Amino acid sequence: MHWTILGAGAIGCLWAAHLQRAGVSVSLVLRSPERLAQFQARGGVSLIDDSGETFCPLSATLAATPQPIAQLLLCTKAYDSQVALESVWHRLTVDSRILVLQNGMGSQQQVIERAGNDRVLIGSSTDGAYLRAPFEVVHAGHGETAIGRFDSTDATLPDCGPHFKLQLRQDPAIETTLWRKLAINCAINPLTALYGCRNGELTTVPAYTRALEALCEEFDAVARARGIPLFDGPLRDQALMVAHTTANNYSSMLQDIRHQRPTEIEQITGFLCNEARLAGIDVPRNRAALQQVRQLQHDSGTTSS
Ligand code: KPL
Repeated sequence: MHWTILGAGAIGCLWAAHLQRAGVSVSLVLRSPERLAQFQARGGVSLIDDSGETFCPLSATLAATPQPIAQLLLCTKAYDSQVALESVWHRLTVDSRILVLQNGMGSQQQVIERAGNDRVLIGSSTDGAYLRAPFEVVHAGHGETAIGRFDSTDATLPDCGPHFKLQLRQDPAIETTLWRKLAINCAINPLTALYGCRNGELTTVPAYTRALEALCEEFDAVARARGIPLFDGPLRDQALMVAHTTANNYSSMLQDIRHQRPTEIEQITGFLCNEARLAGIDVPRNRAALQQVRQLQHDSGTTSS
C-alpha cells in the first residue's frame, strides 16, 4: 500500500523517512510550488537518530495532482487539518484510509465528521522529533504511537510493512490517551510560551510551578466532570514529571511563537475551555492563559499558516 503524507513537519518527515527505510512506498504532499521546488532540490528527507544521519530518497507532489490516495497520514498542524483534508479530498475513494496524527483535540472529530468513522484512525504520538532544517528531522526521543478509533471499535493497525521501526500500539481507549496528552500540553505549553522558558524552569521557578499547579487543578476538575480517567495521582505530579524529563526542551508552542507561526493554543487550552463551559465549570486560569497566548501570537507578528 502506498502512503501519502500530508504535513511535512517533524512527525511527517519522521514517518516518511521510516516508511522509506522500511521499503514501503511513500510520498509527501507539499503545499506550494516553492516548497515542492525546495524539496525536489534535495530529493528526500534526512533522518538524524542514534545511528547517525540517513538520507531517505522519496518523491513529493502538490495536493492538486489526481492520483488516488490509498493510505493518508494527516499530520499537519491541528488548525490546518480541515483545509489540508479538503485539498486532497478529490483523491480519496471509499477505500482510502486516513490516519490522523495531530496535537490537541477537536481536529480529529472534524476529520471523522467529514470522512466518516470507518475510514479514519486516530493516533497519538510520544515520539520526540524536531526539524533541524526543512526536511531534516531529528528523532530526539523514542516513544510510541497509540492508534485507535473514537468509538472504541476494533482498529487494526495500518500496514507499515514488517521492517517499520517506529513503535505502534493498538489503543482501544484512544480518546482517553488524547486527553492525557492534552492535559500535559495544557499544563506546559502555554506557560513556557508566556514565560519564554524551557520546560524545566516550570519545576525550578516557584512562581512558574504555582501557575502550572493552578492550571492542572482546573484541568483535573474538568476531566472528573467529563468522567475521563487521567492519571493515578493529580495531573500536577505528572506534568511536573514531564517538565523535568524534558527540562532542556523548548515546547512546541514556544517554538511556534519564536518562529512567528500560529500556535495550537485553540486545539489545546481552547478545547479545554470549551469542554469546561459545556460541563459548567469555571477555569479562570486556563481562560486567562488562552487570552494571553492569543495576545502573544498577535504581538509577536504571527503570520497565517
Ligand atoms: O509535547 C510537548 C510539546 O512541546 O508540545 C511537551 C510534552 C510539552 C514537550 O516539550
